[in-house]
Amino acid sequence: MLDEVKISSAIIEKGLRRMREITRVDVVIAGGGPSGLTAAYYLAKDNINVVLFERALKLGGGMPGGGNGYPFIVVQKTALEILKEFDVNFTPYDEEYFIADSLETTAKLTAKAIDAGAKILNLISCEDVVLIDDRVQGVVVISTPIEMAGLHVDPLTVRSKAVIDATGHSSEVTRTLVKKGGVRLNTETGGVVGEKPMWVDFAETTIIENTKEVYPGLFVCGMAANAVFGGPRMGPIFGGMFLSGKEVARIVKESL
Ligand code: 48H
Repeated sequence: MLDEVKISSAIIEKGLRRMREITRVDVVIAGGGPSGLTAAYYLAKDNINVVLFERALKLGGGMPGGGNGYPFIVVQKTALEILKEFDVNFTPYDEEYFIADSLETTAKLTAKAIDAGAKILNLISCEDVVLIDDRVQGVVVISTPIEMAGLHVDPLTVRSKAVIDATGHSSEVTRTLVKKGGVRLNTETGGVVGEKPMWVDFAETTIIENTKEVYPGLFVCGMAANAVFGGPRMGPIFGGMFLSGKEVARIVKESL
């Protein structure tokens, strides 16, 4: 006979163990879009203890929606090695542009990151950072439904050696640090410079240069990197996101 209470107990026990496991980790990633998932995979693959928090119910950020709802993404030649690493199928459009299914890519990035050992928690928002001795040393997390309901409920804290802001256009973690910490970032203005209008070619090259430590302990990748350092947007081409995720994993690993 199947037992209702056993099912609940199994989930509660596993869930509590998971939460306990992730209160002190090597790396926290805020945001489960293409760049955050790629970073999670490359860190976990090298045995780094990494947890990724995603505010939404689903993973993938802006990727599953493809371009204007057509479920496809374009990936340029220089990023094909990453699609291959994730076993994503792709078809050439011409010599430079390749097309992948946005849902398949989302599913495979997610599965590979988890298989490599990354812990991924959805429905959790990073609402603040831990700032001690002028260094980001973790994040403050709250359950998304509590956040959405606007309830006055205190959050929990996760300590880490590095935090990666992979929150996309909003670059929310970095903005929160500036707003609340009153700190000066490693940017031209000392603050979040802000995303510039569309310029695909420049956006896709500068995103790699913008993938870096923006404040001691805090790294930016993906669209957040261009938003923080003032790079342009690029539309539904995703090579830059994958390359940036891989690059931030490399830089963070070096810093540990
Ligand atoms: C937890 C959070 C929080 C938070 C947000 O937007 P994303 O897909 O980010 P990237 O940078 O990996 O990819 C960007 C790409 O999808 C895109 O938008 C492109 C290429 N645009 C070009 C253009 O011209 O428009 O994913 C970010 C994720 C989302 O899933 C959010 O829900 C999540 O981060 N998130 N998670 N705590 N505080 N804020």
